[in-house]
Amino acid sequence: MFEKLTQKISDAFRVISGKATITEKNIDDAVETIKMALLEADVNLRVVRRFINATIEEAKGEKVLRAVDPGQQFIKIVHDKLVSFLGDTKQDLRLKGPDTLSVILILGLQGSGKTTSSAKLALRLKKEGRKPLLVACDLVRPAAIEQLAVLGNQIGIPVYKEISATDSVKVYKEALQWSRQNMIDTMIIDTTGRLQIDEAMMEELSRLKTASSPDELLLVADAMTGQSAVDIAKTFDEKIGLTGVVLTKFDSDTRGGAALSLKTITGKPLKFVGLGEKPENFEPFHPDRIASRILGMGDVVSLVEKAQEVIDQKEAEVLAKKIEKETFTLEDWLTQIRSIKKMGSIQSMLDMIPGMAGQFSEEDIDKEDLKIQEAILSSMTRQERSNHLIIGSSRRTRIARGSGTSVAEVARLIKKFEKMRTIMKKITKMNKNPAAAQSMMSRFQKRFK
Ligand SMILES: Nc1nc2c(ncn2[C@@H]2O[C@H](COP(=O)(O)OP(=O)(O)O)[C@@H](O)[C@H]2O)c(=O)[nH]1
Ligand SMILES: [Mg+2]
Repeated sequence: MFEKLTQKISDAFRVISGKATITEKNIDDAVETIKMALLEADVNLRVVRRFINATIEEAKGEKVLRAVDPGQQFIKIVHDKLVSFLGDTKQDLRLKGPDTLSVILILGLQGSGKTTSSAKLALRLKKEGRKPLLVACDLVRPAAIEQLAVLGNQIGIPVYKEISATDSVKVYKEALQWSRQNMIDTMIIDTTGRLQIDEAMMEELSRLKTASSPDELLLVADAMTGQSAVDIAKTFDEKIGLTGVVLTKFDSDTRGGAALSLKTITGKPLKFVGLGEKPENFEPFHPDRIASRILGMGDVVSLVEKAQEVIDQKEAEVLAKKIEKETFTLEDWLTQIRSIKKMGSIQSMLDMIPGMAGQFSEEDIDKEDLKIQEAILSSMTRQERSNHLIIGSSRRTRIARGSGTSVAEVARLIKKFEKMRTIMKKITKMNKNPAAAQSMMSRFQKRFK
């Protein structure tokens, strides 16, 4: 994400960093580069002006010109300004305690990601120990109800639906009854969206709001639509009233304009971001972490948290030890490939490793290749995976046949494994962090092909 913006901003830093002293002219040049970067990122013009003025004011103060390391000082100012424009601190959902039913209304245009985000949010709340219910109130398209039902089933969350219902308020009221009988503590209501804002939609959503008095009214907006996502948020806020925004397709947003303009223009906090199509590709919006990512500084905190969510800490420690002692086997590799798949978008992991941000694209990690690797490894016996040295030519032929690959591919995988094992051992020694070891694994999938 934000590759282009990150690239441009690091150009600006290059102008200024490493200099023992910097002049006002240096600052002007760097600020000009940042301004162009923000405009190209589709950041709202008013926001760009405010950002630039605030940065110049602070940078031209005594602080930067006389700082021991003026370049660093300047980067810090830009970073802090970004954090403040992105909303300062993480904004949590404001829900009632578990003994009282809370209601979250999910609003947005068709295709913005409402249904997907409803499911993602439900999964997240479930992991936090709540008992959510998904309510299918998008009654315009029958397929929408089915889509929610399928997602709910996939993540183990109940879905309240009524085929051929026409009144969303009625569906809500029945879902409320059901919730009370079934100890539900949070209702997440997926609503009707249209291709554009129209009176009928606003009317329906208003009625639903009045009937349900929601604790949260979350607008789901597509980050890739840039400024228009911001305009939509503004309109929804004026007509219905919002408590926050979920920006989806953040994984595909190379520009970052919507994220940077939203808070300043609408005054509403960004609460979550969608980072892919899978239910787990969803994160709270952390302004400081996003600012670091935009500046290409990576984001170790999120990386570690994310990896911890998916892999058991103990498992990771065992892995790190195995790598260090070179007892890491193909059996372990297979486990890793499966957990990389579980982790969702590899790209979102890569962006969090310092120095890696923006350096790898999704294509760098070949998902097809992961599948092939998994197929080959699955065709081996456990004994072969535990000791790859026993895999001679007849075993290779059998494995190739079993996995639908070629003998050359099997040989290549084994070679890659040996190479990876050596390099990973070095890295783990340098960096005694089990979670980092896990993410390195995904990096090496492609590099040492
Ligand atoms: N890459 C990516 N795709 C997403 C994300 N959120 C939703 N989508 C996709 O966007 C499309 C529309 O989503 P959907 O939830 O059906 O939108 P709705 O019409 O607002 O309910 C689907 O293909 C989703 O898989 C996201 O965060 N990243
Ligand atoms: Mg939908």
